[in-house]
Amino acid sequence: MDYIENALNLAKQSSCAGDYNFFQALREVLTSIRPAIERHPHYTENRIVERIIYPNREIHFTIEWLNDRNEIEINNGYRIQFNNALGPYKGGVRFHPTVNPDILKFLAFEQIFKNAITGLHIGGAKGGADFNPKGRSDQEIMKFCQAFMTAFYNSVGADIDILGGDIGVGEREVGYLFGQYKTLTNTYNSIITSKPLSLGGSEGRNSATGYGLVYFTQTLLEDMEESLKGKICTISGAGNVAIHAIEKLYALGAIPVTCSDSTGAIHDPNGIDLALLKEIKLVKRLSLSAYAESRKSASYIRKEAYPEGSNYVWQIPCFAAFPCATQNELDIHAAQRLVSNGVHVVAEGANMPTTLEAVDYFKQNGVVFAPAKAANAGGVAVSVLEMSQNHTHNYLCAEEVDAKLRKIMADIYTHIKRTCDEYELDMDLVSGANILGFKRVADAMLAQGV
Ligand code: NDP
Ligand code: 2IT
Repeated sequence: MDYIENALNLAKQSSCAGDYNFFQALREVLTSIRPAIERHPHYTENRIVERIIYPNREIHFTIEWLNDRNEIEINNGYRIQFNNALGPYKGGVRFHPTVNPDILKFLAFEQIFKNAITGLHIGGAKGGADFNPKGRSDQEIMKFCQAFMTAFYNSVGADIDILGGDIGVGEREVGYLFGQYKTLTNTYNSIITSKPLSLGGSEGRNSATGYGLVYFTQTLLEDMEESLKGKICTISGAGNVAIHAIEKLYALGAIPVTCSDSTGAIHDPNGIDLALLKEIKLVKRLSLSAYAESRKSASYIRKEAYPEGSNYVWQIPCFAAFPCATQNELDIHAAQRLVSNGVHVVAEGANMPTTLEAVDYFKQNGVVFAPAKAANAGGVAVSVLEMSQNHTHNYLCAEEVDAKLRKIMADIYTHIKRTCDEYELDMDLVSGANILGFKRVADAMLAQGV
């Protein structure tokens, strides 16, 4: 049997049978590393593929807490500590009602290779809870974060597993999670990143994923003697990654014209009003319908009116598209529309926002496609800078962090492109990224013995 089908069958026999998102990520990585597997037989001899597809540990815990009405609420919490061959487990925490072991396993699996691609020494993990932060008071958010950490703190450690932000977990939540860990352990350890500056957070971490995404895209466009200047760009999402991507696109002279949230999408042909967007999503935490109410040039399309399964923003003609909301938000129908409207580049800010079918369609139609594990790695890379500053007590200014982020993103592109050349993959950055990440993890696994 082919080694990919064999590995997928093995994974299916374990507890993860039926894990749709995890199998999607698994299939993409395993399919694209074939050239490396064929060139290096010692990976097969040492059963690296069979070993890399199983999480080292899956932790499931119950979170019990009291809401503002003094009622008991119960949520499920998880942490998937997938692989620590390269360093301590590292990855974000997601609070969203859709969180389940399948979603977290796909995210943790992807994180292993993303973290390897940064060239830094961190393993891959992801965690979260099926908690919906929408409509909760600040006090409820704090109580939930405290209960989450209380249920789970003994599996965390500055050299064991370091948490971070993701959907529904920003500086506010990270601050509460950190505060509870400190209280429970009487330490001030760097067990979580994306902390507020007042708690030892890093300058530039909040903007790092969005800025890094645009730096990566800029680097690859320069390599093709192109640029973002004056180009129409479409973005999905209206959270941390999307907002900072829009900010950096403006800084480079591009024209970002869309954004979206869980209620609908905005098309603002004159360019998104960034100050208004920040006010509505970050300060007031409202739906994007409020954006259109304040801005005459913008149209708001409710989610129910989208074509089947697809985000409205992909209907808008653009030079570059940046999916920055969530997994599988850009399907084959959206890909066909983007291609027929002449898109040149698609760069993933979110994790696995593009379906496998859509990625193939972009490849077949000559669209340059930058996969998440390369394009959005700036966030976790600056998380490691935060850890390093916490350990050394030597803090960097915003300009220093930004210079490091630019270099990290440019280096990621260079290393992936070199891998593409080595394996004659042309501009297949998906395969280049997967092979680069896989080899780094596999070589570390070999060096450690069984
Ligand atoms: P945020 O919570 O800040 O924002 C998420 C945005 O996406 C919100 O606008 C939200 O809408 C929207 N969204 C979330 N889920 C859905 C859904 N199911 N359908 C439609 N819209 C949705 O998260 P981030 O910006 O941090 O994360 C966005 C993506 O980027 C995720 O895939 C995350 O894993 C990835 N990522 C994040 C990094 C980080 O540093 N934060 C690093 C690397 C990747 P609403 O406002 O209505 O909730
Ligand atoms: O998907 C990701 O890389 C993140 N959510 C950031 C993880 C981190 O630990 O900073």
